[in-house]
Amino acid sequence: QKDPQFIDGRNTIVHLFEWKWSDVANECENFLSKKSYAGVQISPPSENAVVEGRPWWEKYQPVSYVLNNRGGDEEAFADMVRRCNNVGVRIYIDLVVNHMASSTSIGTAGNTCDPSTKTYPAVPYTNENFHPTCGVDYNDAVSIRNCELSGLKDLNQTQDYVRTKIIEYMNHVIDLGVAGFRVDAAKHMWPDDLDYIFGSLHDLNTDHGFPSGARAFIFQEVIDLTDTDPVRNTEYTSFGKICEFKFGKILGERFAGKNTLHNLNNWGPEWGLLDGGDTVSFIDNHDDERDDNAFLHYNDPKPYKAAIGFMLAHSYDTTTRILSSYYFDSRDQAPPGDENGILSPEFDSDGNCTNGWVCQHRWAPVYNMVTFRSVVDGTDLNNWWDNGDNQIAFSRGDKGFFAVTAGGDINTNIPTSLPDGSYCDVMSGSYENGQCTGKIVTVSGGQVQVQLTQGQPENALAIHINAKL
Ligand code: LAG
Ligand code: CA
Repeated sequence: QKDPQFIDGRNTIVHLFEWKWSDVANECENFLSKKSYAGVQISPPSENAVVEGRPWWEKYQPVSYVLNNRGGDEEAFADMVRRCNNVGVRIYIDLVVNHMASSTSIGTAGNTCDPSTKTYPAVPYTNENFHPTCGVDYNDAVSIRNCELSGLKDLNQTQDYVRTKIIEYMNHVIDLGVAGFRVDAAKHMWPDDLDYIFGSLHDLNTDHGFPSGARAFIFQEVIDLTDTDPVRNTEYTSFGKICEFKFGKILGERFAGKNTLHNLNNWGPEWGLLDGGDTVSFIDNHDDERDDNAFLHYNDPKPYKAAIGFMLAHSYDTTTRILSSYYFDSRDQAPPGDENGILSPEFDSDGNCTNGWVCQHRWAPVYNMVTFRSVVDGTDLNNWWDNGDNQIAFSRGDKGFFAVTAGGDINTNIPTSLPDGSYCDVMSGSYENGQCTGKIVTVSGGQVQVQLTQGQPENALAIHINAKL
């Protein structure tokens, strides 16, 4: 269950955080399928507690597994999955099954629950299906699994009944055509329970274009940054991938200029990362952009774009994920919209989002580097170059070249295996109608003429064989 089930020639999952299902469907058709994107991670789709002020995190408080919340109802969900699969874009849901709501309210589908007695009649779950209340002690693996994350009512997935309810929910969305699951709070559930649940799922739906026997893709939230954590991410890799938090944490610090880049020449497992094939990698996610400044975010765009560029250019064999945010001033701020619902993104003449949506996935350097990753797929990383400090460059076989500075100008010739000629830099612009909208870069005598100066809008430069003049 480590195969993301991408169609050929595509890569990268974009997390359309808090987007409505109807907007996701439009984005699959109008943009993602035209830009090499392989899939979308959507916000949790199951009924959640209505929380005053409608913070984004109400979706992490399930009331039932009815598909109806501020993202849309079951009909909109099914329509999204069908339309995205039709254009070769896979849908992964955010699966919240570690716990149930602790906020007392009516759910988004109109069902009631009583967290104080742990009763959720629309599933139904009763008090017996939960672990006894206790607070998580992060030094203790048993407590991490069996106590209450943020005071949320902790389901006991060791029970057959609870397993059956979770499997029914997952099979329901598999039958509707989803390709897999981002597993929320996987660290807080027992690996054996998850192994059993994921092993019991239906194969993916062949009516949606999946090959017969295809299994749901599983990628799990297991934050393991310290090497002394009582829960290790390797406990979860026999039945799915894990989200490799070290990836964005280490790169965030370095691309922000707090540390050198030159020793990234052996980026990968030697840095403590798991094997690429066991990981989903990202520069930031929806929690880190709010809670952890060690990661780069949309509000520091230059190094952020350079780090995303590095992730997409590099040969570490991982599944890459891009976060697509909305602007916020405070952590709990609701997505754009009001009590009538979430506001749809609209687009300006350059294709950038308006209405409060950041839409990193529509930034030209980001989507151009997603294409870069498909173009160089299968090539090795070679011709590593660095200045001994915070400037680096490398080629991907005879198909691509990437250079970046996290401090100071680069103005030099760097060897490459790309054929001589003129190329469009796809960080500063695009290759459109046979022309470059950004910088033109020359390769001559096996050397790239690299000019990256601090006054320019990008800290990185990238060229590839499909954007050659
Ligand atoms: C996750 N990954 O494992 C999500 O990525 C993360 O966003 C979720 O927390 C968390 N697990 C639980 O699913 C989010 C917010 C929390 C929020 C929680 C439940 O980051 O802030 O907690 O969802 O809605 C909120 C309040 C807490 C309160 C809790 C229970 O912020 O103060 O204790 O609700 O009422
Ligand atoms: Ca738990």
